[in-house]
Amino acid sequence: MPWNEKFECMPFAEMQKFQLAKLKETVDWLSERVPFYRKKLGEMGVAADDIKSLEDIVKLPLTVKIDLRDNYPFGLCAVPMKEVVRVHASSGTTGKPITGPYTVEDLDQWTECVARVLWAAGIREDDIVQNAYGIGLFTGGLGLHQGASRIGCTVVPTSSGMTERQILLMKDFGSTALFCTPSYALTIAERAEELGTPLTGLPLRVGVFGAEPWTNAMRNEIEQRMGISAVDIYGLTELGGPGMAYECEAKDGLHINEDHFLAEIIDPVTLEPVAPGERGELVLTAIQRRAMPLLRYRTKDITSLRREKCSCGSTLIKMDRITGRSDDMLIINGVNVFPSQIESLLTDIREVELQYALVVGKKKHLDQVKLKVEAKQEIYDGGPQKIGEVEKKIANHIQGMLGIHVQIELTAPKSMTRSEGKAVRVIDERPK
Ligand code: DLL
Repeated sequence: MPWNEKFECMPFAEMQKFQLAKLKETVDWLSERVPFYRKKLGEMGVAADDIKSLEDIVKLPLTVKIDLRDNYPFGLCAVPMKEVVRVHASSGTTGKPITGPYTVEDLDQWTECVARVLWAAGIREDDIVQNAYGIGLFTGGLGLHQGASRIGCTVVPTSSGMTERQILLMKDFGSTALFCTPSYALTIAERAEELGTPLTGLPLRVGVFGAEPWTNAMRNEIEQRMGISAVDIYGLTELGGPGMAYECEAKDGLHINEDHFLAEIIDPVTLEPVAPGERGELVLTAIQRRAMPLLRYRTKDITSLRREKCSCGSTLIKMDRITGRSDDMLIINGVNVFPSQIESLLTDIREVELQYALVVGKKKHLDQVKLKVEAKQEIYDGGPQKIGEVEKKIANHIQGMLGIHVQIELTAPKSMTRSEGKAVRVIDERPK
């Protein structure tokens, strides 16, 4: 079986015992092998023996992205390079890439975690899976490839891009599953419609989409335009890539593979744990990795946790959809806004496509936000008056729902760059 009944259905108390043992092992592993952690733990006067319960995790130091940059490329690696059999990396927004080294054991664990994701999505050995995540340094491509191979699927590693070829192969090979970012799924659906051959009549039945924030509204749009069921997959390079958390067919929160990752939610300002069920920043500790386990890594991703048995039988703790990164949060007239909130509202407006970007500028010390969104052809053909009406309609909808004024600019059909990977939703034009 490519899923793991023992851990995915483990009673909570037993899981906590397992996590505690693995957490202590990881603290020992790191203090013996990684000077950065040895120093930090020493300064804080904490050792594995001080961790008596999972609540004691707050005694351990937090790790942030800067720590990875400062120790670039392999300063946080806990094993000699000869034991590292793979390195992935993410480009990061500025400066040096973030590196992710793996031992043989790490690759094996990762493969199992992704296989669990795909199994929960209903993918089986007779599926033909088209893997349109970028294959290369990005963890999405090889990560999903390995997981699908473990199930025994027929894997078609198209990587991202060359959209018309994606459509051709999807039809000719009869792909039944698609893996890519949600924004690229929409790009593929749109191109197929433009070619006069919508995807709805194909054998394609399931999509495993992630690597960027997306909303339920976006899910509905993709499901309709592709005639499939779409589920969410989450992960990050720093902790080994996709497969950390995933939706099952119930689509009611993402199960965290908590035998591998210990999750906490903290207030991003006070850094204190939030009350159970409250939203905040996701902090993760890798408790089984060998090459580069991180303690209490601040993901910057905003979500909440809830523990309940899922209708699929899993007892793993659930994480709600990521609404955005704290980095992407905009403060407009004092109101905190995530691009995902705007995305949800845009799906109520039938006159536009889900192709949008928020352009943030500054006027007399105040942040100004302009929403650029693409008009549907028939609206654009209606001329300036029609365009003005729709702009007003969107501005009023946002004002009514979020209480903020956003300037709207309807752009010409097909004028915005189509995503082939992670869509850029916020363009920051404020002087640095
Ligand atoms: O995006 C790993 C991945 C590949 C996940 C394929 C899912 C599928 P990075 O490039 O390091 O790794 O980016 C990690 O992307 O901290 C989130 O901000 C965002 N992210 C990833 N998955 C989701 C998701 C991969 N399902 C960063 N929903 C993370 C929202 C996501 N945001």
